[in-house]
Amino acid sequence: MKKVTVWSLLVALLLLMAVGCSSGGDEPAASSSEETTSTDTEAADTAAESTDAESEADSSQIGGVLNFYNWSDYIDVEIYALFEEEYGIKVVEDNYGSNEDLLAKLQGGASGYDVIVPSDYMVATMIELGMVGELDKSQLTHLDSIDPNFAEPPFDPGMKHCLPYFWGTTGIGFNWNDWDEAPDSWAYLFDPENAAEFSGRISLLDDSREVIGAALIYLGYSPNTTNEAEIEEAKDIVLGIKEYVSAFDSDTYEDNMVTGENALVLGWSGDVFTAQVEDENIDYVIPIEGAVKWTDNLCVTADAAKDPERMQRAMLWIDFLSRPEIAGMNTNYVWYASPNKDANEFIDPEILEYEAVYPNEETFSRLHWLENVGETTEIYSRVWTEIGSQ
Ligand code: N2P
Repeated sequence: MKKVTVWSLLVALLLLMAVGCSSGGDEPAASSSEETTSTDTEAADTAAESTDAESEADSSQIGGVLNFYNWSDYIDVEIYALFEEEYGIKVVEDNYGSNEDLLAKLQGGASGYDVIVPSDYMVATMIELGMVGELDKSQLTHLDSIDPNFAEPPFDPGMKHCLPYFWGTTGIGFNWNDWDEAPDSWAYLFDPENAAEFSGRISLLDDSREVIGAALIYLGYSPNTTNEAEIEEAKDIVLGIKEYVSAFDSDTYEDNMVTGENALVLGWSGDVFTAQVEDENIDYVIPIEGAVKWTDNLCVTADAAKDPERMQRAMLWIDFLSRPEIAGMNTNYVWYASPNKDANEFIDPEILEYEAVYPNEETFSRLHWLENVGETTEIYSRVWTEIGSQ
């Protein structure tokens, strides 16, 4: 399974032919966690042509800068050029590695970010804290494209504040050179005897809820438990393998799979597929005990929502990302599933059929959303600090 497929090459070629110019192409995700904006205006020429005809009417040049605070390797950067060409708005991207980092950064006073991408449970927290504004739905022209399964998010009823961006799972990344059968149980990661075999070559996400959540699922508990004893047990599971763990890392772990530094990772589906482009022996599995599924969402910060110009740019950006063609192009690049049902016709069939990206019903039923656990967040946070310091 590869990210760059005949399909994506064909789609790219058609886009190029439409305007008779050449572009950088549909390359796999960059390894850098600090993406910058692209100003490739040649490539951008394809934008206006290849996206909705309806957009022509409002394709006036707005100008200015939009500050996008995103997870690393989580957009096809070509989209920046397309957007800039159409609206004259330059997107500047900055990255974070976890929802907790995002929250801390905003709570620490960062006020320049316009659009952020929190996951489900963090959306709930941020709404509660008044950190995200309401969407101006009159500016969003693709609301009907959102799959009904994602259009009524329990964490944001009525999609009042945010629009789903991507969804995916958290599982085990591995290399077939080390296995005859896929390591499809959390025991392959969390049982110290198994982990010892990969000593110094194991990487876990730098993400409290994900790591503790996976250990909770391994123990047969809910990843949203508010029972302190269960969370403590999960801590012991993680501490039990910590001596074999080389890093808690959410940004470069997939690159380190390619170099062979990492053999076994707790990682996000699409990230591992990025590594697979470089080494086809790299693969990803959702453990039989179940795993975490998440939806990441495009939201406007409360600061931006107060400023009409920032708000206008934010709405244009969210609307642009939810155009089926753009959402499809984005999935073809990052290999995360799109909650935009109309994007499907633009998505490489190989991706749509790939169960690690679009799990079947049986697998889906074993997946858990992370929820806002209220005051118990403090326990997760304390336990996480203890995991880090012991
Ligand atoms: C991509 C990050 C995926 C986000 N590098 C997980 N919520």
